[in-house]
Amino acid sequence: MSKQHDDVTTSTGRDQQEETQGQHPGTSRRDFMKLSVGSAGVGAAAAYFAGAASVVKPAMAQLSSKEADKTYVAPGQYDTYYAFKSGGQSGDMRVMGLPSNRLFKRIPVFNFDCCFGWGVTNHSKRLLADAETGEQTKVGDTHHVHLSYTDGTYDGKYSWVNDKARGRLARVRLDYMEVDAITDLPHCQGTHGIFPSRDRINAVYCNSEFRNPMPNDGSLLDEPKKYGCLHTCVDAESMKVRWQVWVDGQLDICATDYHGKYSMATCYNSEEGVNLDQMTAADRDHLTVFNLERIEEAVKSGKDVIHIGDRKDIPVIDGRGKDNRYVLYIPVPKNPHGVNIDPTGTYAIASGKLSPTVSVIPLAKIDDAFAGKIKTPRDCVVAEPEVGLGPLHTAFDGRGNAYTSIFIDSVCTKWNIATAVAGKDPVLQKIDVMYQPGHVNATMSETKDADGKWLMSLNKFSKDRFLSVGPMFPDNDQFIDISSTKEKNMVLVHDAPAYPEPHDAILAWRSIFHPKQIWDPKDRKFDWERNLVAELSKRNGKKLELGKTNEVIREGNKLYAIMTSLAPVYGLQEIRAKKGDEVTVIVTNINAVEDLTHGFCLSGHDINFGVAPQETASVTFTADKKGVWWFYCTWFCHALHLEMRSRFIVS
Ligand code: K7E
Ligand code: CUA
Ligand code: CA
Repeated sequence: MSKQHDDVTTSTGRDQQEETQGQHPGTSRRDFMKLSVGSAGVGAAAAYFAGAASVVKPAMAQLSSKEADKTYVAPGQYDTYYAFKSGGQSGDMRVMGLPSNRLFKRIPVFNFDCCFGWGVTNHSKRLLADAETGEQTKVGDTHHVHLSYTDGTYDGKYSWVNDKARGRLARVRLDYMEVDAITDLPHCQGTHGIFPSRDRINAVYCNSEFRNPMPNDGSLLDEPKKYGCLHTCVDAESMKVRWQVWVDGQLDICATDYHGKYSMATCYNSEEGVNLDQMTAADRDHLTVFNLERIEEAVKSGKDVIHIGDRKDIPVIDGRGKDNRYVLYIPVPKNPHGVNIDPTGTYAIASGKLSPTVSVIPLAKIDDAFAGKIKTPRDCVVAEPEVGLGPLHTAFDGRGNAYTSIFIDSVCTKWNIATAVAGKDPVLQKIDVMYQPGHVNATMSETKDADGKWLMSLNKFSKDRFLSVGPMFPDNDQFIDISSTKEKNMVLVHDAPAYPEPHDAILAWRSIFHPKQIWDPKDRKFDWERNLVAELSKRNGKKLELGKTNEVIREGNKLYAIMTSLAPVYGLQEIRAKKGDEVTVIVTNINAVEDLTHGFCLSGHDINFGVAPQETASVTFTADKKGVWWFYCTWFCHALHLEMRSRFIVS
């Protein structure tokens, strides 16, 4: 065996290099963190996180092949779970299989994608256009994927995903696993946490993280105390904004209860500051809880409704001030991040981030607080156990245990909720994860059906875990077996490099989802093309039909090329245009065989998209270059796939 091959299982050399070159020689990562966590002020906050840059690889037990085998899914076999991951700054969403961790699909959402033609086709361009300006957007930042619920568990109908880069919410229809709606959230920047109703398909609640002027029209700039932050309710079916609530502070991660009574948000900037020093000044910020029944009532009656700027169509409830009846501000330490509801719907767990604690809040106490039955909102907190430095998010196994991701310590901490509520030390196990976890999630964890089988730790740093790919590293999403009912049940079984940067993942039984493999040609997705062809038929006295017609229609300088694709030919051998024509090409794939996709790529024109079996897609562009331009099929569809090409001739 060669020297290189001997090296496969060890990275000791790199560890030593890191230690000698590290920023804190002589101080271990954990000791360093403990030194910095106690003191206050911006220096401490910055130092608290500096540890991420100086990770030293912890000793790790060798994994036996028996444990690793648990993730093995034999060729031709199917996984037992789907994972739906956000894509972070890639702007997409991913669909994977578990336990194999095989990646099946990247669903383009807010990003440009030339494989499917997202940002190219007329359909995707309409969805990606900015609601106010029509500007074609290409950039997104997806953090949170959540699936639609009926009766507290997933129903397989929709998924929603946020765009932090532009204050938007997208919906993915799970019957075809692609985006069918994008909603711009007015007056919102940094839309971050989202969560749908869990009792039925009803609403999706969206938190904007950044405070900004209301309206942000330049009339207010330098008075940050007058900025605002909104909690937005989007109708789950129509995807229209129903209402917004203006809050004190800001809003980070979102959760809903199981009965449609509350949505809630962590707030790390109760100080309403504009820099790190100010945002980390207070020892406690908030868990902000929205009384949905009271808000809906007020919206209906118009009582307490205000409007922001010229958006008279959107009712806004003013939820500011400690004594308002719509919003409850529960003090929790310090710059909290995640909030998660346990699968029995009994507790909300808020993670401290700058405090090594998690706050346990029974929803019954929230009932009491809104009913005026407790003295102060802080009395809602019944336990605040220490779980490690930098707790971020919590998952559940359905057996009363919680698993919290601990960013600074680079561990996942298992703790028992009942033990914490009883006032005892609830920590059962901590395992090292590599390195610096953001979200952690477990199979069916966000539902009443949490099954306690698998845990995924979505780690921000992969450091020395993989072959080097240069200075931009993949993330490391680690897969952990939690199926044993023993106290110490977490066993790390797999490292999965992830294209940056999935924040969250939903792990759900495969039996919930039944995606179609061939489009229904009557689907609403093709309404625009169908209506266009119907109008062209009427205006030109012809019988034109998607999937049947192969014809070019000219109306002035507008050219409509309607054609089929059927392996291995396009229905049109040529499309003739004049320079300056506005050309719309409509392609219907009339193959009805699963997995037989065609593409349409027009040489030299920045146009490429895929057309799945029985799907119709269209593109509109200006013929601005004279000459002969081949359009060709980009999806390998036939032995004569390379011959599947025709001419676009511009005179
Ligand atoms: Cu913790 Cu955007 Cu969910 Cu990242 S957020 S980790
Ligand atoms: Cu059609 Cu390749
Ligand atoms: Ca704060």
